[in-house]
Amino acid sequence: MTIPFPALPYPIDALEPHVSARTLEFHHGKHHKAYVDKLNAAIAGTGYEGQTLESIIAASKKAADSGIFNNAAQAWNHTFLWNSMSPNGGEPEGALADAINERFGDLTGFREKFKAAALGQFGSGWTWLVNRGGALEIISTGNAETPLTDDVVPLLTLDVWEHAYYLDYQNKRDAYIDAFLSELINWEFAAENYEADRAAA
Ligand code: MN3
Repeated sequence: MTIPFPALPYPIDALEPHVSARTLEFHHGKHHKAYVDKLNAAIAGTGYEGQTLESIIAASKKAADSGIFNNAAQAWNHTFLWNSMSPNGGEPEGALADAINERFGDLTGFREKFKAAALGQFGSGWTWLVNRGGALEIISTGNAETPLTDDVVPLLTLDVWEHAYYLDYQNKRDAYIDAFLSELINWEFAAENYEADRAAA
């Protein structure tokens, strides 16, 4: 059994003009695929083979097996990223909207905090909206690090590695973050993650 390389949840040009088909051809078709391919090559014949991706992430983190961890976490983070975006971004609704208003004042307050975190991540990494024991929080992780190894539940993420935006925005990370925040967030996905965590609590 190998770790699957999932298809995008929308057509490759669905996020244009904010994220181009060319960016997704590279980001999904080359970068994400390479993480999955390297992971499958690295786990072949080891104790990790046959485990779920989430189990591999937890076990390789614990064992400080960085080659396995980096590719496994990046494989998981990217699938979560594709699901965090949608051609019909919109705005949050229901219990998640209430929680965002309570924690950040309003949607504008959320966008400001998220943007500051994503801009402030030095070098490569990820910015996340997470649920930490019933309280929303915005965090950033460096390189391949993922909140899965922390005691939080991720609701949505943005990839701030240069490969995520350089073809469309060059060095303008702020414009890429703005487009994500105002046009691309899949709030239905974030709400599903939030509701599932609340139901489990
Ligand atoms: Mn990436």
